[in-house]
Amino acid sequence: MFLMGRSEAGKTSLTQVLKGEELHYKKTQYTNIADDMIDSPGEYAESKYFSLGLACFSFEADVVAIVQAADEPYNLFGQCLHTFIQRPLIGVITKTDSSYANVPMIRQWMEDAGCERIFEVNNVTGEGAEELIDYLNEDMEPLTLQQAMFKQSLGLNEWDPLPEGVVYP
Ligand SMILES: Nc1nc2c(ncn2[C@@H]2O[C@H](COP(=O)(O)OP(=O)(O)O)[C@@H](O)[C@H]2O)c(=O)[nH]1
Ligand SMILES: [Mg+2]
Repeated sequence: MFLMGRSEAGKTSLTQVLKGEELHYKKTQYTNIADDMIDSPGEYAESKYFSLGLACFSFEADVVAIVQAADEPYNLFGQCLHTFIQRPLIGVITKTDSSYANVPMIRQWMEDAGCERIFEVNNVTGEGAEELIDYLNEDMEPLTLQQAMFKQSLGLNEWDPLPEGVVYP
């Protein structure tokens, strides 16, 4: 899973929660790819030049996650972000325990970006992490090249289900 989001959104903490570690603050200085999770510095998402790099890292991942804290005052991500990321895009809302949390607003931003699933995770208590772990453990249906090309011809992503009544040729 590739994580992107502004500094302080809770990306590094989320990697610790998903690994079952104690929370410990660690400044992310570079994009760490030597792991199941690709954690990127928030500065990358905050600059229009760096953000191109994020699109490249997305190709190294099975899933791309936007991480936004529930108390973020404005949105860094544009609408329909999923159209240039050739991977499933999900949203993870952290800091749901914040007294400034506005979860419905963050959900709206994530829906606008095109997130197909949205998870709420409190990194301090670990609440909500289980649901995300279950999602990450779901196996994708293996496809042949012909099946993938057939889906593409229908305008579908490889991971989208076939429409009702449609079968592979
Ligand atoms: N209250 C609360 N604090 C959090 C949560 N997630 C992260 N933090 C805190 O927010 C700060 C930034 O977290 P970090 O994971 O380094 O963010 P990153 O810059 O996106 O990697 C740290 O002090 C974390 O302890 C959360 O769900 N709730
Ligand atoms: Mg970090």
